[in-house]
Amino acid sequence: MAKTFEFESSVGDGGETHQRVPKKADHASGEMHLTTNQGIRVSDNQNSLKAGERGPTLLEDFVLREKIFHFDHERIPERIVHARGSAAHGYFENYKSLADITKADIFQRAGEKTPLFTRFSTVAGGAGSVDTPRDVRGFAVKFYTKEGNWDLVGNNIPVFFIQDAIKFPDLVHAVKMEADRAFPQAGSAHDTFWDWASLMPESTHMLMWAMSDRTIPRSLRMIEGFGVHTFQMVNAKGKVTFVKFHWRPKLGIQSTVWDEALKLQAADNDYHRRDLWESIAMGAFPEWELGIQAFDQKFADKQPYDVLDPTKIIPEEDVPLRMIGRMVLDRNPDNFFAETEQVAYCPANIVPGVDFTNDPLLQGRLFSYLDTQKSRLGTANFHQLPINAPKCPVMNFQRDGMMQMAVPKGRANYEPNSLSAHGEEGGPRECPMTGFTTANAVTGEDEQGGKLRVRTELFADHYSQARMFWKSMTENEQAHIASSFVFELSKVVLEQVPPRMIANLRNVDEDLAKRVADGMNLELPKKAQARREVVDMKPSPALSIQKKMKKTLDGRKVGILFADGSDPAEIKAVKTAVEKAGAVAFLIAPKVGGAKVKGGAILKADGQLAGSRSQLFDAVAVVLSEAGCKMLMTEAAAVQFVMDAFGHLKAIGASDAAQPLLDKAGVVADDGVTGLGKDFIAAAQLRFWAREPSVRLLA
Ligand code: HDE
Repeated sequence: MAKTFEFESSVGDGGETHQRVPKKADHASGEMHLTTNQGIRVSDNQNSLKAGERGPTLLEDFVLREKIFHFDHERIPERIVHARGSAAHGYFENYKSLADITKADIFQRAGEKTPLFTRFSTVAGGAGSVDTPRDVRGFAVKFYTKEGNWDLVGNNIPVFFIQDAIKFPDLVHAVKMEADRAFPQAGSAHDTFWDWASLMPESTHMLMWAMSDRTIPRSLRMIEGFGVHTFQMVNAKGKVTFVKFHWRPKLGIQSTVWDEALKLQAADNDYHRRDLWESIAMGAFPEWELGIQAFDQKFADKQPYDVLDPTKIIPEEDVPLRMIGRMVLDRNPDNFFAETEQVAYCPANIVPGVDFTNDPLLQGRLFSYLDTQKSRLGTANFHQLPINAPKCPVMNFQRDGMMQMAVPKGRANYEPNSLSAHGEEGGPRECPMTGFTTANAVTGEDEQGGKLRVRTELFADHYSQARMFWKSMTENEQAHIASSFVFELSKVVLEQVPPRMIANLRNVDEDLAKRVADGMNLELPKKAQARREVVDMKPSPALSIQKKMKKTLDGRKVGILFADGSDPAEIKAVKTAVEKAGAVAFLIAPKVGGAKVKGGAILKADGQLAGSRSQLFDAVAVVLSEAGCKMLMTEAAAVQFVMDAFGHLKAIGASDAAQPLLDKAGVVADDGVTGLGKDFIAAAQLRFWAREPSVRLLA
């Protein structure tokens, strides 16, 4: 046979011909053999079956057809919302018995660990969209408890845009890419979103959060999580307590600044996904504490808001968090598709001891998720996929359906039955004592009233908590919120929309409304009519990110820029100090292969300058010789590196010889601009908010 080209076989036989030459030992050697999905060994994974060397491919080539068939169907519909996600395995460790509040098994014993799988997501963008748009983050946890799966499907913001599930499709249609043009991807700064939002005053509180730095997090490891709705917990005696769930990151909450988030979209599309993966891979396991706010009906009745309203929070100052356990994410998925993509969360997955409330948004969600899973995963048996399967026995009379994996034995597929009297397996039976009972049935509360399409009156207060949020921010955070409104509304072409939004904002705070109007060069519009009088609630400092940011380098990343002639001892000293403080030190040079440092040795870099922008780091050190600095002053990437670090309010530590580069980048000395010693390590733990007015015109 003529030799037409050479190839490398997947089993590495390096054959001289283009035909796979079988090795003698193939069948006996115990090597890993390639097979079809039917288990038939494949002899040649490089050539399809043809009639003659240059002839047509044959229909009988089942190896080819099966391989291409499977490939053609590799994608499943992405989630309609929260399509872009990253996940990890881990465990929940219960601190001590919570039996006073709940009978849920997971909370009964101190130190008990329950396996879990947590998926973080953005909301609006598709599965391939960037990680750092301004967007809410999903925070969904599947606890594989001994009593079945409990899914706490929350967000990184404690309130939501709407009060009733019937508005959800409108919200999602409005925020996602526009129907005719299919852009913008993954961002709310466009006509249809603000058209809708400005007509929905109930979204105002959530908009305040969405325009704050909460929606541009530094890392998924540094976001808070919230169950959003009020849930109930039920103890063994049937006593019901209302609860709100909170996740608090051990590394502290930390955000980026908007310009940084925008530039991150170019610097690394997968910034959050990579950060989560790399931290877990290196053993720096992200951790959160789970806290609850527990309260009763008496407390609920006294508040100026309805605890069933998902556009409201309960200030922590009124009901402090009780920390009940911690979540550690300690294992990356083995396979993104099988786990992260196929995981199916559902707020209706609940265990005895936890229960829903009548929050009308939650009630709608209880329907939606099961429905979406069938459409996405194609079968009612999606619960049998390994990532979704409970780790406790599952026994019932449900049968068949597409992709049935279980092989139930016997005739018992109905109940009641008396098959056991005949010596046959009768199957499982209901369990009134330990089975799930709805809290209402336990407390004897009855629903009352006719069937009405209404909302209770307190739901009509759309502004009091939005105002409380505004008043709880630092000045710099307020400036960020006002500026985000300006940024987003400036992208809106529909002329009627920005004034309508600003008219709503006048109910939140006159100064905010004025700053947004000024930022857009618009007249202040007439104030929108509020349905209920706005109540002045006490500010809640716990809502501010800046007030509670942790001064730490733990879990952070510091970029160290060097070049030919840099002093290796200086580089080493900074790197060691950074690592000692708990951060990752990342060496950057013009060439990744390294630079010839003082003394003539080559020091390898972790990243090349053009591909390692300063957005990727929490602080930067610039260790240069005079010659190295002179060279880098002609490299825009180096100037930009320093300029962005300064503009993003980060610490910059520099060797004396690097000063001309700092000057060229417009760096002006302040507390965040230091030498390379201890002062740099201290500064690197902070962001320099006070610097911002000198680098950016904020609204
Ligand atoms: Fe979701 N939501 N949602 N949602 N949601 C989905 O389920 C829905 C809401 C949240 O990582 C979908 O499996 C309705 C609030 C997260 O896989 C879908 C309503 C909160 C995730 C769905 C809401 C969330 C979803 C799409 C209004 C915070 C991603 C794919 C009644 C408390 C979970 C899927 C993951 C996903 C419906 C509102 C959080 C369509 C109808 C409020 C974190 O079923």
